[in-house]
Amino acid sequence: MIRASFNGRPNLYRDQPIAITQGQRIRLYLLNMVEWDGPLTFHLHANLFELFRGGYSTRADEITDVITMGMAERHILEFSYRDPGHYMFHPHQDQIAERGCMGQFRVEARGR
Ligand SMILES: [Cu+2]
Repeated sequence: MIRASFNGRPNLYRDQPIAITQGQRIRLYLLNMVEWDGPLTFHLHANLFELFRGGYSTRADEITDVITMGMAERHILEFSYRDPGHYMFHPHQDQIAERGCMGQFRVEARGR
């Protein structure tokens, strides 16, 4: 069975969410390293992000919550969460997400 992942280990960030703080500005470097499948999406739940296509500019190209990436395509995403909680991120290709390409942010209240 083929495994899929963020950062090389299936379900790492689903089982061990990335801890961030409420209101903290997050910069995410995203690269599609899947070689034999078609384009993949990345969806950030309950939020929007600024998208810096290719990471070549300091000015955001658009604001969205989902992007589609071809093989070797990379971008920079920036966002922050207003409210504490757990927020999922994943591709919307179920066959990839179900093989372990799932993650979540654990947003902790500021001041704790
Ligand atoms: Cu989604």
